[in-house]
Amino acid sequence: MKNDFKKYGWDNLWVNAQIATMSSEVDAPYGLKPNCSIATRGDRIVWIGEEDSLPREAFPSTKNVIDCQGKLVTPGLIDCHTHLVHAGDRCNEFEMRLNGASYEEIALAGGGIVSTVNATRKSSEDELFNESASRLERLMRDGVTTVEIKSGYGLNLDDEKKQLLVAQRLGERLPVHVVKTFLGAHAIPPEYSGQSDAYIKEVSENILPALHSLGLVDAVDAFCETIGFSLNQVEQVFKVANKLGLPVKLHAEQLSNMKGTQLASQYNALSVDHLEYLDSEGVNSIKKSGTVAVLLPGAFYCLRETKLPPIKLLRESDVPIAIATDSNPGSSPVLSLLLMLNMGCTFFKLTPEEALLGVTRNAASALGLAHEIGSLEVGKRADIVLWNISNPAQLSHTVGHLPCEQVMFRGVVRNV
Ligand code: DI6
Ligand code: FE
Repeated sequence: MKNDFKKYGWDNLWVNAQIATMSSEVDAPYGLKPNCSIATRGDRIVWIGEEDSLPREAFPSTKNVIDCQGKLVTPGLIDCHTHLVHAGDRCNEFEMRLNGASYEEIALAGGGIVSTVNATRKSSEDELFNESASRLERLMRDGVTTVEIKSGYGLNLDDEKKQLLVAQRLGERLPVHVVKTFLGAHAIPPEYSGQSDAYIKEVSENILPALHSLGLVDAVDAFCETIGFSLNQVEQVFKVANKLGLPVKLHAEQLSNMKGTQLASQYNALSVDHLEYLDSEGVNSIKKSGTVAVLLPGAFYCLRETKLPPIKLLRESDVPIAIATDSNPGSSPVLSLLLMLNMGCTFFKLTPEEALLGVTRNAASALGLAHEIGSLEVGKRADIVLWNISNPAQLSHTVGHLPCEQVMFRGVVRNV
């Protein structure tokens, strides 16, 4: 019996569940395993299968058995693109846009990203932490267990460092995995106005290497756009990332087609994000590099964009598609990943299954973490959500509900 306990000795066993594994190994929509059970030990999934095949010895040696009553279980959701750590809001710009100004006009007049930079620079690390923690807690109520957070509102060494330290602290204090992305090439800071090349030199030669040496950078991103940085400038940053062994990603083809996608694919980018203006050459290039296409329906909606990303082409080319909030105070003041599923379906005509893949398996790939999270498989991390619904399509279908009932993060369960 002692040996059995060692063998089974499970911490958690969720029985009687509809398990949307989202695994490519399970040949069913959503990788669905109906009427199944899932067990965890430590921070790992150790068993998934039908009730009938549950080893009898497992029950007495399991600490916590939960009857899911036929409800849905999915992997913990992954928000793979956010700018969550920032100070202040941009309600005034929302009003300006509704009075006729465009996002680009506001940016060129010194508002936009730079106004959030000013507010973020003025904030102390603690202020920034408190403000960001409450946003993150809201996001987590939708079953989010992994979130990517970008810097890019500091734009100098000290303030970029402050943002990334806050992101790191969020991951230490809250039950969520935080992936930290350096986005120094997000906008030109006021003190470098008219000298974007000099700023890129500072980012490449000083800021990025320094933050990397502090262990604060998991990936490197840039904003390739007429109001952001040119292909050449982005490439300089990518070269340094490459030398440091850091993966890259790119804000590409959001407001125009700069061919950033092709550059990103040359550097085997984990993802290219936004993509409203992506063309067929761009799709072909990411098809070859295995780069994930991250769609951001919140920014599409808030900017009242009308040009759609080339969904059909992405789908036909088997490019993995992810969805994220892009949570930021300017173009996507959004704190619900489930709302993004709904918008991904209504605006971009994704199927509910594609939408859920976009915040699980494909979002994990966009962060280079597909071996660890994003699907429910034995050996993967025990990040699991129990929902008070039974049909996975309902996650995309209903707006404004809070269906998340329990979240397991790294093997530890909490009620939501
Ligand atoms: N694209 C975006 O959608 C965000 N950054 C970017 O490069 C917007 C950031 C902001 O407006 O503050
Ligand atoms: Fe963004």
